[in-house]
Amino acid sequence: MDIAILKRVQERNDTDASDIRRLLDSRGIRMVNVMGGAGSGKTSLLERLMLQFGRELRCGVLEGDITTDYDALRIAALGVPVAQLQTEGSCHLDAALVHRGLGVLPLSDLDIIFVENVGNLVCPAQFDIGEHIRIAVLSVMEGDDKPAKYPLMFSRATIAVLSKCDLIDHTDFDISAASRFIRTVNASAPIIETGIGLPGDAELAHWLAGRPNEDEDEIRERFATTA
Ligand SMILES: Nc1nc2c(ncn2[C@@H]2O[C@H](COP(=O)(O)OP(=O)(O)OP(=O)(O)O)[C@@H](O)[C@H]2O)c(=O)[nH]1
Ligand SMILES: [Mg+2]
Repeated sequence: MDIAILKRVQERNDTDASDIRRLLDSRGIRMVNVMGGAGSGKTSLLERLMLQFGRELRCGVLEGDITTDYDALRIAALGVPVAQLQTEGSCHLDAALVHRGLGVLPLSDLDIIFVENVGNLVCPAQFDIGEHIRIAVLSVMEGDDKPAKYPLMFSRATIAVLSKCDLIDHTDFDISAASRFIRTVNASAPIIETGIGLPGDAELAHWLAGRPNEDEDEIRERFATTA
């Protein structure tokens, strides 16, 4: 009985996610699902990306959290259109909530929408929210074994971001080991090292600013040929 209920919810979510993707495609807007552990640096990365993009790309943000509006306030301080999605206990965003969030963003004025998912390495990866690109963020404070222990998020990632790399000398994080674990589950996602003052932010911004409606395979191909 429980299993039947879960299946219906998942099916409904997939339908909602397809509707979102169709809506965004019809408007030429790309949506990026930013996932990663609690405190891995997702909002900080978005703040730095907004500054990188400047006027080159018109951004909107949906911030997902269990409660509070702290992250949305950080993004709003940059003058970027943002809505806070509160899951009220759930460990992930679903397509229905994202769809409501899109309703309060000025879609006609946007090229790209970033959705910061709830901070954890498990649940967000299980739910399609209608995105075109998935970024899995792993900070060097969390341990290089996490892609092996939480493989789904890294296996589904379009781009893997190693964050807080400016702090790496204070940790035992091994970038080669983390990259090997990512490659075990994901043959093609680019692995980008970001952190305060590092060139990875610009690299990531460059790739995210690609052509509208470019699909995931095309993005990976672009990375492969010019990275
Ligand atoms: N040194 C350094 N600190 C960082 C970096 N990115 C984030 N931080 C710090 O890490 C802490 C958490 O950063 P957030 O951006 O709030 O992390 P988050 O993943 O959005 O957190 P949740 O939304 O709560 O899951 C903050 O104290 C940031 O200042 C970085 O690249 N370098
Ligand atoms: Mg955050």
